[in-house]
Amino acid sequence: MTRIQKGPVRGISLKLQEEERERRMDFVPEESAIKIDEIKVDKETIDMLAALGMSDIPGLVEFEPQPFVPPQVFGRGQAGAPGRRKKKESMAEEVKLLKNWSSPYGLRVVWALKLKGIEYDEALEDLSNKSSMLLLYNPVYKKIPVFVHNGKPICESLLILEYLEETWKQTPLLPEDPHQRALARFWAKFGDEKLESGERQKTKKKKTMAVAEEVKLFRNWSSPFGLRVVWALKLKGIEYDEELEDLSNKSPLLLQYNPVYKKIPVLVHNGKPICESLLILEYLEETWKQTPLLPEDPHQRALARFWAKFGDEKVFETMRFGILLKQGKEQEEAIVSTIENLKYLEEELKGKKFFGGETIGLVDIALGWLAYHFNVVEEIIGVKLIEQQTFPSLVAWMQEFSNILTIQESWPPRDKLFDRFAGFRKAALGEEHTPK
Ligand SMILES: N[C@@H](CCC(=O)N[C@@H](CS)C(=O)NCC(=O)O)C(=O)O
Repeated sequence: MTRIQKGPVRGISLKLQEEERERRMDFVPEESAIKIDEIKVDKETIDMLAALGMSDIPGLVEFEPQPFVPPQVFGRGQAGAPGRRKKKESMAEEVKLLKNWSSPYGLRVVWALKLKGIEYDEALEDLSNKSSMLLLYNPVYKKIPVFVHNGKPICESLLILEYLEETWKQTPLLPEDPHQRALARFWAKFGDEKLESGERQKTKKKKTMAVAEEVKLFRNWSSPFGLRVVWALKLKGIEYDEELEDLSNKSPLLLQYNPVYKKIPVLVHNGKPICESLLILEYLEETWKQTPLLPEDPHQRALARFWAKFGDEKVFETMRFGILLKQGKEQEEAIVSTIENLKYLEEELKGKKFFGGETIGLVDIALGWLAYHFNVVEEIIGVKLIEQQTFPSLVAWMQEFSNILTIQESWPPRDKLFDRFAGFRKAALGEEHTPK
């Protein structure tokens, strides 16, 4: 146990990204993150819009393209010293990327820009409410990503990569040999056309099946119990509606559906409510067979249920009521018992990627909060409990679990969570709470 120095670093597994691609394709964020008052276009575009009778687009500003500075050519192995110059040069350019927060097509452009050390601005789009800038720059597909270089838009992510490769020679992304280049382009195209269409068809089938059902989840933005249901729904590809509750002012529907505990999450399937998150997971498992979360063998199933229950009763409860809300001797005792209980989980995980083996299952989902919420509590109390040295398997699992896009894209905002938990602690200790 040591004082916290820094939070966990989470990477992104390429393979898992591919697996998650189709799920993310149709994702539409609820809120636009874009805040752009001006749309910069060059004189040619202004004239073209005028000819089309479209001069009155709000925020349209004529942009004088900067004289183009020929990019410096850096061969392999010449990175290092020229790095600084590279940055300065690219700053003279106007380089902008229109993307959303989740698309793999946008991400590949981000990766190329970063690998090549090109400085750029980012405009985040809300795809349910596309900006006039996006529609102007990509009127044909109306899709992100769009790369805008000195006022000139380039659409289609693979074409953007080619453009970056031709314009900024440093850190080459294509081999030199023309045949090898053709092969590289072949596989990139194949990946988009053949893998995506197969996956999308599967999704469509799944969706048609699920659309006939009425699935609604009552949860709030932060609860780990609600999140595990979200994960199970997403992993199984079940379409659902969400009702976000304010727990300080619960809706009459929540109280009607869960009159006993009056808690979230509640899943309502074709009008029938199911309460208690672990029971909801069992229900989902029995009703939608795809992507099984429990093993087939009855003993293994029993063990999985055991560890899920153990996590709630022995780890979560102690973290919430002992570590977060107490201080002094009571908190110390809670820390000791949490470490003891975490050792069981460490033992259970030894030699395995996930609790159930090679793929994510019910126990992982049930303990998912350990990979996120727990670290927030550690930061609030200023003590790191899950350390690499003591819990190597648990740390590796946290990383592996967080790498799954379905998981990481559902985490609540960390700052907001920190604030909420810190508020709970201060209230429990009778202290004044000033949000961050
Ligand atoms: N055992 C329940 C726990 C659910 C739970 O504690 N929900 C909290 C949010 S994290 C809640 O709704 N609290 C509202 C309240 O207690 O009034 C489950 O697994 O679903």
